[in-house]
Amino acid sequence: KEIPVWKDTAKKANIKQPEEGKYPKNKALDDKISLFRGDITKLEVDAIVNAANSSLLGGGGVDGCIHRAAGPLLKLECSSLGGCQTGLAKMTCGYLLPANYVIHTVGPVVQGDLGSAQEEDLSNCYRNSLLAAVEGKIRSLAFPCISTGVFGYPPEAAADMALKTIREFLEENKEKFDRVIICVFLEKDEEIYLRKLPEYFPLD
Ligand code: AR6
Repeated sequence: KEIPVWKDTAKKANIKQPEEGKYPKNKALDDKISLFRGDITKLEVDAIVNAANSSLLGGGGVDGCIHRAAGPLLKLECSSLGGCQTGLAKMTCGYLLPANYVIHTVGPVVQGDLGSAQEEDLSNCYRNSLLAAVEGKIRSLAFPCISTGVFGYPPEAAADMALKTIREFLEENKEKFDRVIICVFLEKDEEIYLRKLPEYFPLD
């Protein structure tokens, strides 16, 4: 099923443009970004992003869901990759998923105060996943809320970093993507993104 673009979701949810956005209106980006709440493993896109750990051998959360839905060949391919450092991204096939590919990235762990190294790592997760997608000629890509579950990154700050990095990347590479989908799972994250999206992707 078609996932609506952000501006249509905003209209339906009666979201008003705040006085001061962080970025100017860019009409060319209006049909490039979507907010979707639900299970990322159900999305029929070129690639979904996995919030993995550095072993790339699976785990709980969205990683566990993706491995269960993709089947055992995903773990087999992942086990040949030699792990992945925080902030980097590696691509595999999607196997039994409706998505053709999975881009595995490893977010930072946050315990106590959020530091600038962790902010940079999270931004790198989004940026390097987008770069891997461009390299793989991926035209539709869905992101989960990286690091905000088991890894403990504060969800408001994570949303700001995700949106800033996606906006800045799309501005430079808009012709390379048909759609970037932010896939939230929790109601709290949906509320955060509905509130913050207009700051980065202004409405009319
Ligand atoms: N679809 C979309 N989002 C989901 C799904 C799903 N099916 N399931 C959970 N989420 P987390 P992290 C959301 O903990 O914080 C694993 O064990 C979830 O609600 O999955 O980066 C890995 O192996 C949250 O908003 O990832 C690592 O060891 C978001 O996905 C570690 O957890 C991320 O939560 C990574 O921790």
